[in-house]
Amino acid sequence: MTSIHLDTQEINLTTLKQPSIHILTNIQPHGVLLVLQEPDLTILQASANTLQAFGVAVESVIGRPLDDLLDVYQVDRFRENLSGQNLDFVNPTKVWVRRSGDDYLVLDAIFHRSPDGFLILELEPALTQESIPFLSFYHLAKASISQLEATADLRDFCQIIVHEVRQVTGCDRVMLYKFDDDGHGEVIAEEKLDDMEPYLGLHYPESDIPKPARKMFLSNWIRVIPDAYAEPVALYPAHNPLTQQPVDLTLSILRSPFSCHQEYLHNMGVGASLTISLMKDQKLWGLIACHHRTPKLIPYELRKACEFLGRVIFAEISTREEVADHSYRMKLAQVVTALMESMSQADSFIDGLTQREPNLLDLAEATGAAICFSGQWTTLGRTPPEEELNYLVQWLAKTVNDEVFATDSLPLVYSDAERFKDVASGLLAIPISKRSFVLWFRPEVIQTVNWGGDPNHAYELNQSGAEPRLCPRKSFELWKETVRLKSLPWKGVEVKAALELRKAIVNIVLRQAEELALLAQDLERSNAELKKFAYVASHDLQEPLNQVANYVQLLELRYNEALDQDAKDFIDYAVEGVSLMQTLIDDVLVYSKVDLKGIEWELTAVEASLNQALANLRGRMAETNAVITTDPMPTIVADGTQLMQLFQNLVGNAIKFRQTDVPPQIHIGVQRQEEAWLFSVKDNGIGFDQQFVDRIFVIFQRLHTRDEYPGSGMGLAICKKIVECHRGQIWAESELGQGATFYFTIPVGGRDRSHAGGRKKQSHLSD
Ligand code: BLA
Repeated sequence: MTSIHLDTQEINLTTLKQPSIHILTNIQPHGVLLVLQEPDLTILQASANTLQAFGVAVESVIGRPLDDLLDVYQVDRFRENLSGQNLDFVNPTKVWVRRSGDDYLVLDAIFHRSPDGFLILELEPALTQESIPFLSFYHLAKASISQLEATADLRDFCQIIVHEVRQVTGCDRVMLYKFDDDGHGEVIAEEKLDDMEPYLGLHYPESDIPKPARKMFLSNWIRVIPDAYAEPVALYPAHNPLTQQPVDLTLSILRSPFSCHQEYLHNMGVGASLTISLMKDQKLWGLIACHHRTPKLIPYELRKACEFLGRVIFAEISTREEVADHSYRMKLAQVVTALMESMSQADSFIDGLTQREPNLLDLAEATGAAICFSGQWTTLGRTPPEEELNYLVQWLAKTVNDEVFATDSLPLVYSDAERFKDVASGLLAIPISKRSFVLWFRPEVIQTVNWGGDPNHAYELNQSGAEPRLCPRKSFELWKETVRLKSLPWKGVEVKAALELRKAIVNIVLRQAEELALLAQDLERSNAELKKFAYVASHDLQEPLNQVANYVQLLELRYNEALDQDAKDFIDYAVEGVSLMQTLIDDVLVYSKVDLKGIEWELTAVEASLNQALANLRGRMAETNAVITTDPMPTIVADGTQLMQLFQNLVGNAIKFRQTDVPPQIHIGVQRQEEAWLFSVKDNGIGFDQQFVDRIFVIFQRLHTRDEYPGSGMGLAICKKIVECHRGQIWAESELGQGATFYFTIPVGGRDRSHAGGRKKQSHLSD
């Protein structure tokens, strides 16, 4: 039950905060409003004060032509001019109304067509009998425009506006009120009587000027309340007899202010107000707000003069703002172009964004930036720790659907961010893919905001009457708020620049992915070709090779007597060549068989594989008196046969490249690292010059001639392929004459782990 009650209250509050002020049926009593039907100008509705103004009761004018109320000659003139669409040429027209004898009332007649299609005539007391000549506007504007040329600062411009408007209107207080993106506003310029309390620099909550009021300013640029205490007059009849609806008073001058606003003015001590809208890009940028402590009627022409002034000066402000915006936009565009160039030149787009000048930070005046790509972080400047970043991107991945996300108060939407508010209260983020992001950070900037009254109690709900209603706060006294957990806001141009960069990154990443796919295809193709070749070699070449060997040996047997020593040597060379060819073919076959798909992952006792390898090398070990020692070996996830092959090649090499007359001493070691097993095969052999280290693992590359050390030159290439297929790494360290140590890693998690325990970790070992 309670929840239903709460619900209704919430709905009420929302509607209460958004009153439909355009269809209020009261008007301010200083003027007369008539709703007319064209073309004969029949009076459909009239404000109930016709008796005071014209001496005629309102009931008796309804259904009558306008000619019955005003001078026929004038009404005829209206009829002629109203046929044109633009009513600005008619407004205002002075009309004289005779009350009694020679007592004439001079009124300004102002026409408009309501959004629901009726002609509305509003009659206001004219202060002058003559229209103010256009030239006076011109002089007004000219004086202030020449001042403008010597002024650079936005605040100074605004100061000129309020000064000029106060000169023209004589109001006690004139302010320039600028809206923020969130709907609240700030007084950025003010001129007032000395004894009035200053409002300059004060902020006012969004609810003070609700959306419907702001919306009306888009079409009706001026709002005038000459007497905030005046009792409103009703329209008669309240509803338009043709539509049975209240007539739309959006464009009306006389419409009565909404009661809540009237109370607001009372609480502020305002007797009369004039408000002029300032528009930029079809959006309400701000207002010129004039207050007078006592009632004050500012006639139509003066209001228009103020509007004109405001507009001319404001146009200049807009232009200057745009120029400033434009030069920053150009600067950011240059940064984006430079980053794109760096990305295309660097090895990876990440290097391009972080390693050169300008870098990511320059794109958004950020104090920190981070790139998350393929689960790896690259950071610049001050950023939250990596663990926090991981959680943050998880949250972003769930929350952000757009191509860009920007907030100047991250802790408000993501409370964990409070922990790192000092570096990242502001976040600008662009997703590159589901889990890859580029992020920019700005730190918390603690600010004091001065409010005109406590914004947390901007109004209260009054339910004492028949209808619940909102009452504005009574006190507008300075209320200081300390704003925390907020950064400086991201500018629109910065957000746009980030979007531009996003496009460029996505293109590059896509292109790189395509290239990788092509490379993988090429690799697959060449692997397949190698396999085919190895197969053909082992079967088809073997035959003729055997044939050569057999026939040469037969030659030696049969013609032994006839052959001299030279011929016998030649036959020996031929037989050697054939046997080398056979080794080559075998090794190519082994090499081609090692590939990722062929790995059989299983729990393997390394000791068993190693012992098998040593058993295969038994003969050579005995020949050379080799001494082999090993650490206790673990059980790991790997392909046991390939591991055996790996040890056999490495230990075989260690024996092969021994020092003359020194028995080989070989130690096979193992160490557990965080994510991998690090194996080593250390010998006391001839070693090699470290500068050739990269060559030794390349297929068919040799450091020695075949005469010195026979072999195919494929042993280490096979080792490398085996290790890499296990997603590990292999490398060697040596010095000429000082023995060599070969290292390789096998990731602990087997196939699920990527390259682990790389070269960096190797230094721990050699330390
Ligand atoms: C209208 N409120 C306004 C206007 C201003 C302000 C400038 C437009 C002027 C006008 O319509 O005459 C507020 N005036 C200010 C502020 C300053 C100032 C901020 O001088 C700062 C110095 N107002 C409330 C609440 C409501 C509300 C709680 O405080 C409830 C809904 C309503 N304000 C409200 C309405 C209007 C308004 C409805 C339009 C009035 C109308 O045109 O009828």
